[in-house]
Amino acid sequence: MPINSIKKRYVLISALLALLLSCARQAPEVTDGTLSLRLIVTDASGLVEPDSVLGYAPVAGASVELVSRNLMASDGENIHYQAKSDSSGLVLFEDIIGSQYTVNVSGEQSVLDPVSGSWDRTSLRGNILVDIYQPGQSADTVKMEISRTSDLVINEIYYAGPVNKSFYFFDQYVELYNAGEDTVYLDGMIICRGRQFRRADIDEVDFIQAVYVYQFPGEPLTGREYPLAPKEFSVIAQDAFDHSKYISGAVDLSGADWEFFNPYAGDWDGPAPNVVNAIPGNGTDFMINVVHNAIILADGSDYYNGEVSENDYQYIHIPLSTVLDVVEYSRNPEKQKEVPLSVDAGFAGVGIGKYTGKSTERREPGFDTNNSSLDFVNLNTPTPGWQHQ
Ligand SMILES: [Ca+2]
Ligand SMILES: [Ca+2]
Ligand SMILES: [Ca+2]
Repeated sequence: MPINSIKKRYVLISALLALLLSCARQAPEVTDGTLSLRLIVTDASGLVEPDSVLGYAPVAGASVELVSRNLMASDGENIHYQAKSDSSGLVLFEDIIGSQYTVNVSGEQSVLDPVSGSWDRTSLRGNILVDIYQPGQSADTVKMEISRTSDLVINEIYYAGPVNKSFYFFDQYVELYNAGEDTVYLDGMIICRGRQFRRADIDEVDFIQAVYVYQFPGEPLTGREYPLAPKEFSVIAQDAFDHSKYISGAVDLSGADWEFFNPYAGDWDGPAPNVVNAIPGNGTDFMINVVHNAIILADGSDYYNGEVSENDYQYIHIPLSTVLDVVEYSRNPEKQKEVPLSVDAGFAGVGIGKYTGKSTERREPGFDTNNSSLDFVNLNTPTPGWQHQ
């Protein structure tokens, strides 16, 4: 992605985030606590020179926010606090409430373009989890890397299934949105269901584990056959038909742009073009968990066999360098993360029960800070192909 496109997105996100945070500050009576946290923000990308006196590479002027994993303010938002790092990369949060927090840090650094010789700005991002329960001052360090924010995002996931007593959830869908200024091409991209498992080394490895890989037709990275114009949505249905004909209240997906299709599963194949299962050992349609799971969107240029389960199930590794967007959803906000914090530091869909007909969608089209707790809101009615008001 061109640097100035990264910058545009960063400015948009900053503006939206500022708006969001200014709203949340209207409930100070709920957010006053007695604990404190001292953070050091350092660079791990190599863009910032280490300081010989400090002994690390400080990132100055970074926006740092703490987002509680489980505490809500009276306005329904997760309790959060915001500050900026000083010239030594230091941030001190005081008077905060005891909780487990995700720390989301974003900032910019100047980069010299070796071709044009001009200076440009690039986005850095870092995320950690901290437990703040002990009296006195907690301390931690956040290492920042170059941000992988993509113009193409997972905008909505409808997974809970309609209100029904027959365990019907075949109207699930994933909605993509092109938040950028340029057309993107879906050719060869993959949509994956994350493995429901937390690796001990989840934040150190360079891949995400998946159980399904479904792929758009065309050549990854270079194909130009399946465009998605700026500000357009694309809906990928588990099966693209009108599910309300079978279950009252289920979603009409007869207008979906695509459908997941598994030739090894005796899957229904309607007129919508197919996003096809790429793993011969997988005999199921793109069915995702009705309360908690992760959905991974990647460019499709690389994926490979990972470990094999006790039942001989072949898990797949998706390299982080190919990942465009990840959204993890969970009814329970205190659940352990199954994807690295660097790709999604929170959870969408908190509070959504199975078979409730509810959906979870970004609060604004494409709004993405890599923390789904902040980025997503719950909807009573799914919105396939459009944004809730
Ligand atoms: Ca299907
Ligand atoms: Ca089809
Ligand atoms: Ca939608």
